[in-house]
Amino acid sequence: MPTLKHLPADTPAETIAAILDTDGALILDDVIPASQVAAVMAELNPYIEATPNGRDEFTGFSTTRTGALVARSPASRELVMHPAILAACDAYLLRSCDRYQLHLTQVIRIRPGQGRQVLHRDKLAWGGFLQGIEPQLNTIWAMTDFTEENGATQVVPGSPSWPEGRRAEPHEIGYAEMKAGSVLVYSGSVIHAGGENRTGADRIGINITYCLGWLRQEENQYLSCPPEIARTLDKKLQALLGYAMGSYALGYYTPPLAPGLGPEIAPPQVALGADAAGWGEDLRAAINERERAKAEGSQA
Ligand SMILES: O=C(O)CCC(=O)C(=O)O
Repeated sequence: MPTLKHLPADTPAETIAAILDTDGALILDDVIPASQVAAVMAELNPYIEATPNGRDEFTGFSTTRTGALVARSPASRELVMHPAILAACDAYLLRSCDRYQLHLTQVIRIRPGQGRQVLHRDKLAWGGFLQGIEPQLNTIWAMTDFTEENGATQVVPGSPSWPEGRRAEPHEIGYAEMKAGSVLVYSGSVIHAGGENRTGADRIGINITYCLGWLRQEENQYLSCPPEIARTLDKKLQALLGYAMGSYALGYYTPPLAPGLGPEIAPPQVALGADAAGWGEDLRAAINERERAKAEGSQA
């Protein structure tokens, strides 16, 4: 059975990106302490308990999925914004976009008796149209220990480079076994799935995923975390949700006001109460810098 690489929380982001390119997944061990796991779970437990099981084989008839974590749980925001993960996103996703964004937040509770989920690639969320580009960096934070017996994520290391139709044999499937407080990091191209829970206790993971800023988000963050909540958040988190331009021209809006009363073109932050003056300068500077570096590279 293949094993996933286990690395410390302070692993350089470039190393994480390189392993995602080849293996498609890795585990960062002991990233957050037990007290932080407990704080997140204390906030989320009422929502988890009130969540019904899945409605089909894929979502799992003995699995619950609870979302809107940024709006519902301040402690979860620390996971969304974890510096080690954002550094890995910088290294892995900024190769193909000017800004990445939050794609999905979901507590996945695999309950006793839940069978194996069907193996899949997460980038299929976009319907199989994305070829030759890596659209995602994904995480599952272990809120309980993950073991093969309790439903640890099944992962097929090396599968990002497999041809579309190749299926994994049982001996090619590894398990993301890890302690609570550790995090599985995986790409949108690696074949994986939830595991079978043969124990009497829940396996709980928090799935937080990030994608290229020019793609549609799986969990609609503008509805899961609407402006009245988003305006109370840290600016970097607002931008990650999507309340920022995704590139020079992506994501502006026109406040639907009476003639002459508002700007015709405004960045999303204006909907959260920000002043539009100087907007987009950081993004324009980053784009200019990238184009300059590309031009220099092509001349070399
Ligand atoms: O919960 C897990 O371990 C993985 C779940 C998964 O891959 C999915 O639901 O897409």
